Amino acid sequence: MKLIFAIVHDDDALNVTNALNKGSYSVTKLCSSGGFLKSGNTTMLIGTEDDEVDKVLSIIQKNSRSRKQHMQTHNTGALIGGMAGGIEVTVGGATVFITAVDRMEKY
Ligand code: 2BA
Repeated sequence: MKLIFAIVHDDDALNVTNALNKGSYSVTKLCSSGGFLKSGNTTMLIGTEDDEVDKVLSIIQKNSRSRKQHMQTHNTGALIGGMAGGIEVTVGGATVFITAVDRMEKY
């Protein structure tokens, strides 16, 4: 069994959870925020059998997309990263970690 941690852009979170539920996958959503942009994202925990992992990843991939996001800096007078007062970063639709699970119990 595997536990998938998927950090999903907030704008894609609803589509990803709906698609996972449609595929009968259980999802736990945690409100989270990125350490760099300090803006909200959604961390999803999905416990699933090994042979289902690729299907889950495919659903996440199909329902999330990367986008450019502007990060305001306080150093408004200087040119940082080529833009005055801020930088533009590409934020992924989803960052996914897959870990092995020794055992799972439900009571
Ligand atoms: P944030 O930490 O807010 O990062 C947002 C985006 O800013 C990142 O997009 C990346 O393009 C850029 N970025 C992050 N740290 C940077 C740095 N030190 N210098 C320059 N640019 C930086 P993604 O890589 O797609 O990450 C989206 C979100 O996924 C992250 O939000 C974070 O919450 C999570 N994440 C990504 N990689 C992670 C990792 N290795 N471990 C834990 N969480 C991760």
